[in-house]
Amino acid sequence: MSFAQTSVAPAPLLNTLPQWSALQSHALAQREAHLRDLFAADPARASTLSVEGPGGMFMDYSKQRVTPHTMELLLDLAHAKGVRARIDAMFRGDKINLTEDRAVLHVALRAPRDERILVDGVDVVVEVHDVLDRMKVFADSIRSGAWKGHTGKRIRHVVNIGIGGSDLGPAMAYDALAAYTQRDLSFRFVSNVDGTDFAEKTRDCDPAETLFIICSKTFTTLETMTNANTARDWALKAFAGDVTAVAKHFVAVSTNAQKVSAFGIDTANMFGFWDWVGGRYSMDSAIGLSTMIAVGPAQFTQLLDGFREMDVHFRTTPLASNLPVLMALVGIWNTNFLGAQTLAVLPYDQYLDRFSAYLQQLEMESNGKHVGLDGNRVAWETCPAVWGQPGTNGQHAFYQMIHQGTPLVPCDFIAFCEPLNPLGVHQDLLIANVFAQAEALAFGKTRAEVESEGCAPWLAAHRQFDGNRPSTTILCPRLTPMMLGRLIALYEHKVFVQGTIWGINSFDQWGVELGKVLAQRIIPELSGSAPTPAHDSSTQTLIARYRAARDR
Ligand code: G6Q
Repeated sequence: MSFAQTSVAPAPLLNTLPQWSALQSHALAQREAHLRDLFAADPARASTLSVEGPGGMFMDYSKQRVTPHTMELLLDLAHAKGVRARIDAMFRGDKINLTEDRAVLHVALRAPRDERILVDGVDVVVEVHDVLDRMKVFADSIRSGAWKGHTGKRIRHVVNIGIGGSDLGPAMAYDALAAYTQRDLSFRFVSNVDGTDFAEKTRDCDPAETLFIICSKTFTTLETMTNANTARDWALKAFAGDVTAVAKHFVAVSTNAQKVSAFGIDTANMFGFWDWVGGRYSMDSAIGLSTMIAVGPAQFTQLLDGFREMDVHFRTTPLASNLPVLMALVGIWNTNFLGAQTLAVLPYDQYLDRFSAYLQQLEMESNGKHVGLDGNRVAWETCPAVWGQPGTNGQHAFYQMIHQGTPLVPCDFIAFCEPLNPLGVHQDLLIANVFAQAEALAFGKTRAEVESEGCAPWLAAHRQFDGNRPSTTILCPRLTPMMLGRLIALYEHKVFVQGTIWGINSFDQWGVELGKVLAQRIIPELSGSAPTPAHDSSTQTLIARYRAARDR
């Protein structure tokens, strides 16, 4: 089917909608409003602009530069853009990924066994649960030691080889759920084509005790196949080249059975997924096999339940109290009406060390687009750059810019009331810091306040804080597998709503596909002795220098 056949009928452009103009006028009128004044004017602000979602997840967006009227106008825009109908289309399995002619059904990965979701007449929920059941048997056999390696030893090290969507989710989840893992198993994640990644991650592993999970939807990705081949060589060297060892030390997660088999992995040890799961939405598919081995099938099911709870909330809750929708709308306000170009995600939990990196892909690969569904360039900003680090570390580094720099940096603070490692005063100090940061960003410190503390007038400008810097605080009871599921689904659906409003396809990734072919032309040129074929003078010079160094 051609793109022309699948592209949508022209819809009115986002920036010609009356709801868009209303927001522009409102933004102009609100330009001078300071959070100090907004809080002073509305004593109920914290309760009006906050919402509690599934599992006690509390989202306070009262420190965003919005008023209840702003939210009404944003909700009008969401309705005008058909957010509700599009949510239904996604859950129904419509092929809303137009450029790839695919359904977008990561929500089916956590659907209960008795739900029916049809894609091309096939009930995908049955397939999902078949794979989950096989994963459970396999995960249990590794955890119990029933699965033996080639020499009869039990598995102690699990190495996930994958990249992008086949790496970031499992790697993030392993860190996030470390407290729930079986500690006599170690887990490592190899993604980079830089040989250092493989060498460092496996240097203390005994091949006889190591299981490789080769995760690749396509099973053709350069980095993953290079690392997989290196892993096979590494293992076979230890087993005197006996290829029967591969079956005991390699399993695959892929949609491509033919390639898996050609690699030498028994397809009985392959766990499938489907083209209606985008890589960055796949951590709760078989791509999460390492997660399931780490935390066990029961806790993996809780993770899925958490996703599911947020799915149900997203699908059934009115837009005005729907967490992902509100979060998305606040983001639209910051990006399109306040001119913010970035979003800092700042979890105050060491276990969420890789959460921002995970979201970077989820958000920027999904909504980093400048062409609308109608095939035309959009005339409005889309995805902001997403970045961040866990608190409190960032406070001693880049927070300076968030407090006093020139760009506006909206922040998402994420914190948990109950610590997983209750040690002395740590938790109160952690939480005091996250609350204090959000407060300082919102209210700042006036010149008068600075001077009243005895600061010399010439220094006062340096020590004053403008404030009015927006943030949302997401406060949850405790980081559990279920809460992690809710949290990820929150961001997945937020991305979906923003993509819907911006009128882009959040589910393709042509920029990533480009990366997969770009290097192919240069690879043979690096080792050839003939003059390098013509490139621009810069690339030509770099190739020549590298070749000279390589041949020395
Ligand atoms: C995710 C992207 C991308 C993909 C990797 C790995 O949405 O498509 O990050 O996951 O390029 O692809 P394979 O799983 O096919 O190896």
